[in-house]
Amino acid sequence: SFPLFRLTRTLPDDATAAALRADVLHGLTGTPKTLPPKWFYDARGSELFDEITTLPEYYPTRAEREILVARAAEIVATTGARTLVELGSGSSDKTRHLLDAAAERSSLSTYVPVDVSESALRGAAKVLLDEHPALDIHALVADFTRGLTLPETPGPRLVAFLGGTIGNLLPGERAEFLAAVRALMSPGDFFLLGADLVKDPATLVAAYDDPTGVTAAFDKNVLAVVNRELGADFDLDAFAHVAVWDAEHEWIEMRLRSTAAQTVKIPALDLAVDFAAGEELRTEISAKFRRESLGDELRQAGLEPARWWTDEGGRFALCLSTV
Ligand code: AVJ
Repeated sequence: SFPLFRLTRTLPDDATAAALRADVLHGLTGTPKTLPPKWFYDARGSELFDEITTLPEYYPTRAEREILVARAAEIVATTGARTLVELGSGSSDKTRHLLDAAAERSSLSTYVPVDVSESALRGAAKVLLDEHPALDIHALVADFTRGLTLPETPGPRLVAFLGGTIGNLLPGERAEFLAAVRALMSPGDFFLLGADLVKDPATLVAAYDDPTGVTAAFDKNVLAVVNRELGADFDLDAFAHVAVWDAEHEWIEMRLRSTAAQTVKIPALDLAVDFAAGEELRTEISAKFRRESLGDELRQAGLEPARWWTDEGGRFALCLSTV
């Protein structure tokens, strides 16, 4: 069959602008002030994140890749999946290992990458079709956290959510997300989840506050996004990047600390935001997991953890669940 590339846009064009306005208004008028991490990823933020994945201190990408390379064939064989759905697919670089492994077994005929970035989807599809000319790709421009309807494709499906991005969700959001994933699945389908694991705080903090300042630039970039999109006047030099380990919740918090008392104006929202000296704006949580409690969360969502693989160092895990 000729390679089929379809792209379906389920995000209305102005969805992003409206969502950013709502998130900034809600987040910067709350206590403590927060911004959702999804806004990191404009072109500059995506570049900085790609650079982060190459930093010696930032182990998650390498650790997950080690597991995927070692286990992709086993994962594809165990699931017999004929459709791979990837939530938050980005450049699909992680998925390539699964698609390469599946190609040998030719069980996988359809790939459904889901991302908010149409350009990332089109770029990834071009590369993948070169390597897998017979693969049917049905790309979805969608925000998977806001409900998702998948196209009809051959079952069983393997739904993958990799990279540890599950850690960006607060516990309540995680429960909702996992329930939404369960709702996408039918008996015989599988869910593959990448999760960073609890470890010594020094290693964790270093991964989110590298000495070369790439993560600091990534963190501050969200202020540049708000400046550009909403006409705000954040002074990026008047905020300092902070990464802390919250031992109670077992998550890393990235924050931007106001180095002085200052007022930031956001004309598009007709808003002026006061920061006290030392006040911290939380820009991301990155939760770290334990096998037992993550298993409980999956089961509460109606998913049944079946397989668990880690890298040699036990730093990161892939968990395969059935329904
Ligand atoms: C892409 C969300 C998995 O939480 O580790 C990297 C983003 N933040 N460095 C993570 C991130 C700071 C990353 N995720």
